[in-house]
Amino acid sequence: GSSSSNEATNAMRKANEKTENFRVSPAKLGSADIVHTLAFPSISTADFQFDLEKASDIIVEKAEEFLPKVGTARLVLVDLSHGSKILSLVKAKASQKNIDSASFFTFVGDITKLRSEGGLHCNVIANATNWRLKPGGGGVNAAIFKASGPDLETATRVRANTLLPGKAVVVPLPSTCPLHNAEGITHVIHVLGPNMNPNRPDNLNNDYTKGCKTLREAYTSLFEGFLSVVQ
Ligand code: AR6
Repeated sequence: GSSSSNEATNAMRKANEKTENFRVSPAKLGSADIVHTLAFPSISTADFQFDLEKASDIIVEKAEEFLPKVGTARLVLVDLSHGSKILSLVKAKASQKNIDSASFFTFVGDITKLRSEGGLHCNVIANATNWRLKPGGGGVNAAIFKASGPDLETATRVRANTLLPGKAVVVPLPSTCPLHNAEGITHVIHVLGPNMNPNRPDNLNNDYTKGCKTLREAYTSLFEGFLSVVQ
């Protein structure tokens, strides 16, 4: 009757209100039963000024491509605020494509404090870095290097000194690193995305043909790097 359909509508409305961070409880995991989880920021869309609509299409496309390959592992797009436009776009597009929301979801929080402050254990995090793989510069790169102490720079140097746009490098973190022992993060994957900011190196001058190609390559390199950790 109409009252039960009203109830159903209300239940749906309630479910839709809980927009952010609804996956906190399934993520409460001991180290023994860890579900491999990659937390990644939206590459290139802040300091590098990449278009958000185009970036959100690419994130959803690449997540959909890689989910069958990662098995039970999870991919989580992270940003700092509940008002994040990139999180809203990706969430809407992923749900349109019926992507399994237990395997790919968005999460609001500081990527360096996901377990301690958000209750979400991610054993791998991605960093939107610069071509020199150097600390600082603001954004997520500054936050991740700062939270790691000197360990991340040392561990990074063993692997690489520079990075090309579209490429990623997997860096294992020593157990002495605060990100490892406080947050349970065992690997950082540095990713260099395409740059549309005229004040940064390798500016593509709004060439989105090149830019989209490079952003796709960046997510491919990132997810392949994550696969190499999971396997
Ligand atoms: N936790 C989660 N997400 C964050 C955090 C954080 N602590 N900080 C920023 N974000 P950006 P880019 C989000 O600018 O555009 C650096 O200077 C942010 O809201 O960090 O690839 C490097 O050295 C956005 O959604 O990276 C490079 O030179 C996303 O992370 C340059 O910026 C990426 O924003 C790279 O620029």
